[in-house]
Amino acid sequence: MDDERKQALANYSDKISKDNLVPLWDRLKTLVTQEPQSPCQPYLWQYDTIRPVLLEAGTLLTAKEAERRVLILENPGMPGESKITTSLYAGIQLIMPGEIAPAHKHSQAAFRFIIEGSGAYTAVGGEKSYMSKGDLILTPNGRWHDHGNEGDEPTFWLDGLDIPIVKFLDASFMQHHSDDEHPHVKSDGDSMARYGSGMMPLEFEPVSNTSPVMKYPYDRTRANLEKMKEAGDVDPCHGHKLMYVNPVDGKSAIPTMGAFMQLLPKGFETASYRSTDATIYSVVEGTGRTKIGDEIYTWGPNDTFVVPSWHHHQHFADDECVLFSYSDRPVQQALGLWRQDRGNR
Ligand code: 1HN
Repeated sequence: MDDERKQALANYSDKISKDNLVPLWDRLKTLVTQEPQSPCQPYLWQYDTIRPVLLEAGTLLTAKEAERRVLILENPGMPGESKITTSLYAGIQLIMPGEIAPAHKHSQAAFRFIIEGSGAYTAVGGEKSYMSKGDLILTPNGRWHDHGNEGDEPTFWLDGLDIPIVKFLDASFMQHHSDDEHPHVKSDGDSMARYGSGMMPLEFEPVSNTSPVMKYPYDRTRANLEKMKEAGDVDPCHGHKLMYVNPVDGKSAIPTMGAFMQLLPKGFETASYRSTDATIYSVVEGTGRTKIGDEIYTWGPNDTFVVPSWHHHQHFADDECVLFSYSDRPVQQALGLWRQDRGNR
């Protein structure tokens, strides 16, 4: 194209911009890319960096003052956006002994993945779920929830929320409860007894598409992975990997966020893999490394790292390792968008 026509087209774009019109031919290549092009960057947060500064926040303000005492894990590729991936949020939360994080409810769904401490709980609709390391506790959207710590240890957990998805859809509502705590009207373990044992109350009609099981305890998850390891049928890309499911329909426990737990045997190297769901990992047990593109990220217990969409990656387990992870996979699958590349394995 000669300079004269380029100038004419630039003048044209300028002229129509005052009417909020934009030529698609200037934008098409960035709007529709040949492959995913994400601002999300690979990154690793060491727990040793987060823990002391979060404890320091514990001396500066109470859980009640903060509403939630959390440090957001913000992706360095999206500063100011409170996102760990383009679609998901992550934070590390601390509740000190005797504290209460007051009851509220919102359109965003959450899970708590417990990192350290015991004696604290999350209550959903008045049912307390006590926390132990490695447990996954759900907060379905629209349900009253408060946290408390009846023990004598600071308790830390990873919060995963679908905040960017709800924001994208402009569907956010929130309400604060008139009391700090929703009345604790149910006994601990109620939802597990009713829905989480391979049985279901007769005539049960689910009220939402989120799992009615509020807590997935680590001792059960870990024992299941151990059995899979003994059976030996290891997946070259994932090791032994389980997904947290809603027992009502076998789908993701939370419809907007897929959550997973995998065991990598000592010395195992996963085959190179990529998928369109950017994935956040929290290390439960063991030390190892993950190669993302050409960079190596070295991790140990309680570290958090993120693998962006469609980035080739491989895990290397120095010890027997257990990794928790979550992503927007169920959203992409529901929309027919999810893709993986197993390198034909
Ligand atoms: C929230 O309700 C919690 O309940 C944690 O612990 C983090 C981030 C943004 C909005 C609501 C919680 C949150 C949140």
